[in-house]
Amino acid sequence: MSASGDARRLIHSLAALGVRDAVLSPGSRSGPLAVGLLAAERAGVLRLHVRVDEREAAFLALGLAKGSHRLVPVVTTSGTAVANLHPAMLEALHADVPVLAVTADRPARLRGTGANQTTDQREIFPGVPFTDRVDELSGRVQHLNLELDEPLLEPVEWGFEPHGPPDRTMRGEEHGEPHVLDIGPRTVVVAGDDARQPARVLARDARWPLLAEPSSGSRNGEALVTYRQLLVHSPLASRIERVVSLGHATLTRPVARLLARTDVPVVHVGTQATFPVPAGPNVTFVDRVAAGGVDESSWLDEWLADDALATAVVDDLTVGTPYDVARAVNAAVPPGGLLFVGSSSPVRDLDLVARPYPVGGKRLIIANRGLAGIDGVLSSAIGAALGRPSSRAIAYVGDLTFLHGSNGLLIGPGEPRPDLTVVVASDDGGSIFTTLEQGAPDFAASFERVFATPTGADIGTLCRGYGVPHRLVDVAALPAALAEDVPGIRVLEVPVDRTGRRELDARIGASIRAVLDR
Ligand SMILES: Cc1ncc(C[n+]2csc(CCOP(=O)(O)OP(=O)(O)O)c2C)c(N)n1
Repeated sequence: MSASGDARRLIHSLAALGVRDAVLSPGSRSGPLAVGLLAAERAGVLRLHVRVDEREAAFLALGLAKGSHRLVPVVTTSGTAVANLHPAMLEALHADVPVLAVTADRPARLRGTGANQTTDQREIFPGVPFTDRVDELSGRVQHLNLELDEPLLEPVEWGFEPHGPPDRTMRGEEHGEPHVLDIGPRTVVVAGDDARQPARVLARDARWPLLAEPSSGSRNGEALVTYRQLLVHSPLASRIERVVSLGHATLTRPVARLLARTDVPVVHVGTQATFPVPAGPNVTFVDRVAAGGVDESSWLDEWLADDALATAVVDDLTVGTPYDVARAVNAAVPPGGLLFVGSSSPVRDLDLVARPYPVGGKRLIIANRGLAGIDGVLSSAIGAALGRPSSRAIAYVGDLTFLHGSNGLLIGPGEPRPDLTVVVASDDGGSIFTTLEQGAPDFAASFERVFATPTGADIGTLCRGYGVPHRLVDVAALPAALAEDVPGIRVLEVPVDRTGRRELDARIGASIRAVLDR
């Protein structure tokens, strides 16, 4: 088949798989795909997003897929362009997000020769299912390498019609009988990344404490605010007799330690791929869970009481600190709103202070927790905001995360742009490390150069270069700034101080322990 025929067949297959957005980076070998995608957009089949930088293009596709729950292809030319997709493909693999890398290749006969822009692109993303056949598309994360021979461009009758009938979204129906959990053992429910509502529903039905990460999709209703502090400092933690986990929990060490316990049964909805520690014989993997009754004891009430005490301590000690940024962001997400949270301190700060939202508000709080990279976060957030109609969309990132992915702001004038406010907690470096081993006084001499890595970069000037509005905002003015309705992408840079965070966290822990001492 001709290259244009291959392109035509591929785009028809994509439409049949429910694709509504496609991302493209420019190139010659991928020319027939580019022309075909533009024709598909003009015919109303899909929306096309063009990005020069393939790494950002792939993260844009990832965000679009996370926001829309649909398969999103990202299309590149051959050579190094392909390798630039790797970070986002790994994130898609580990978070099970349906991104399809479509890489144009030279014909096989040129492989192993010195032909221009030619390398072995097959299975270049280990672990990501690979195919070179359009009829083997799965609708899930996958790499399709297409050998395209000359002539690359010919006049084509594309035959596209708006929105072909079959439609597939990210997750199918849940099948099979649930694993019914008896009421009896004192149980806690852990909701890791993308656990979604089943975690909250289980906790609600059984009246069990819900320990929900911000990006779990379950941090609403009666979810605990300070669960990670309670796991360390509340006497309740030692009385846990069973753990049920849903989603992919990676955010905090107390939860990792809880899931690593071998002295209590652990039930995980999923597989080892979403369970953060090697599973021992006490871990059962299941497809679904349901509560076998209601825990009528005071177990949940005791956790809620401790959470209220600990939350008051946190509120008291964190006013006037970087946690104010997280609080303002948390409060600024309206019903129907979207929040994309960056790795590092933003998601952990949010985790410590974020109040659960009322149930039914249809907020989407997401993050790249598959591999928790600081790369591609702006593009992912832009993609999510484009992929999901939202009453307001916010991204919340650290300054290094912003700078790492700033090319996500490299968007051509005619391209779709979301309304998105990017909040940068700007402390010139990685504050997260102050709270980890390397932040201890013993390592102070090496800390700034090899861990914190301040750059001194001027985020405002960078934004101007990209043509993106930027404003320096004091944290006290952040709530009002976030409430503004501004079209397009804008950046609110909030200067914060990263010194003293280690001591602050220690003070919070000690104060909570003192309050809960009984
Ligand atoms: C691609 C990638 N490189 C390196 C890391 C390791 N890392 C984790 S957090 C972090 C610093 C992030 O700094 P910033 O975005 O400013 O956030 P802050 O820690 O100040 O909250 C780094 C380098 C990573 N997670 N991903």
